[in-house]
Amino acid sequence: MKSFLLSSLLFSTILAGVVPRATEKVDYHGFKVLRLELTEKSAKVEAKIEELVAHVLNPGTSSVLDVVVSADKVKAVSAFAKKSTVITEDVGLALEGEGGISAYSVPSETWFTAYHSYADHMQFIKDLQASFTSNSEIITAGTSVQGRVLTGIHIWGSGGKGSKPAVLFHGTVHAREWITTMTVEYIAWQLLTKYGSDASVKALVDKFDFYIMPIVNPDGFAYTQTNDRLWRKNRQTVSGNSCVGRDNNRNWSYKWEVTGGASTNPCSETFKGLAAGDAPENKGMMAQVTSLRDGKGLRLYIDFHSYGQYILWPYGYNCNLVVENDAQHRSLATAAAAAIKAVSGTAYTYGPSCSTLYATTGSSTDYTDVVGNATYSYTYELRDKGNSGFVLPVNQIQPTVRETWAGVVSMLKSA
Ligand code: 0X9
Ligand code: ZN
Repeated sequence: MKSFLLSSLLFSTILAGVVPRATEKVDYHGFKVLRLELTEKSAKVEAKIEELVAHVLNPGTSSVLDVVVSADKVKAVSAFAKKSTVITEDVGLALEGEGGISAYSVPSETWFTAYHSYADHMQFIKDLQASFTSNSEIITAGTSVQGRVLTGIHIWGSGGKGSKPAVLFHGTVHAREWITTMTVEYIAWQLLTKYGSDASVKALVDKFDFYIMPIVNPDGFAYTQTNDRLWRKNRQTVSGNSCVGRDNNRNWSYKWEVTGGASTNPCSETFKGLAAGDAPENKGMMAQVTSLRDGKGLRLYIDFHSYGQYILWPYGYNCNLVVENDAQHRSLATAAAAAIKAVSGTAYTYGPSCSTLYATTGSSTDYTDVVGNATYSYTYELRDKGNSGFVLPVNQIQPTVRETWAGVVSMLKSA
């Protein structure tokens, strides 16, 4: 039955004149998430582990690695670690608890009670904009490998369009980090729907021009819904290599060439690409950042990721460098973490990215800080701390978007 379905699908794509591609979805039943405690940080050991596992969930040469591994490889993988703990017994069962992808409904708060398809996310953004035509418009930032337009919304206040310093939010740079799509959309939805009724929201919208992009890796996101829920990268190929995908958060054209914070192996989760900025999504995002810089300037950039509950700021490429306004970055992050905690008790760790988490080269916030000349550049790593990881249950969407909104509002007040 399966092979009949598959061959008829392939047959119809050939008829449609499209190059056939694998349409079978990865079945994660029987796969486990293991937390491996290594004796030390080692790129070599991580590379060996990466060959055995389906996914590394927190790539980047940390001494604690979370990996998705099939039952038959648990032993071999655990042999690399001094301690190995099972975090998720069966990833397939956990995915069943995620609640699937729900049907589309109009931009109301119930939107934030389910995960949604790529097409519905695009419709949400369009419907939201259409409800507030006097102070918002649809914006784009280039096109993905497969031709999807990076789409977002620009929101402004009483000063008129383009009159204030820019605030830029990016979501879903890593395809599997679904909670970030919901969070970035929630921020746009709050700013627009509360503008007329909440004086504190009005003050923020009147103070900045907001450029909000819920999905900057649309091909990867679509792929997580059709083929592999745990896909991270974009869907770009390398000639002569069967592995797919560049890590868009290792492809920005600032300190891309520095070694140690990304992989040159196309099969790695952190593959940096063949040249700085050679992913089309990064070309689009870089053009967006430089154009905001050259306009009213970039006051605040936030790149939303999951998971781990961190607020990070530059630099990623060097653990000894301190950003010029480190104290101000720390002050806003401290207040944001407190605001989040006040909503729900969720605890965040914060600090400069490299020394707090791990080294990253060609990452977004180093680029926005130096090339984009942003006053503030942050990476948020949303819930949770690895218990559910990327497959955050549907009943945690609202608590997460609400607490994160509080953190972001606190930053906006002082930025
Ligand atoms: O590795 C990453 O790109 C981010 N973590 S994730 O698990 N979501 O993949 C962290 C990036 C933080 N570092 C910088 N932006 N420099
Ligand atoms: Zn990420």
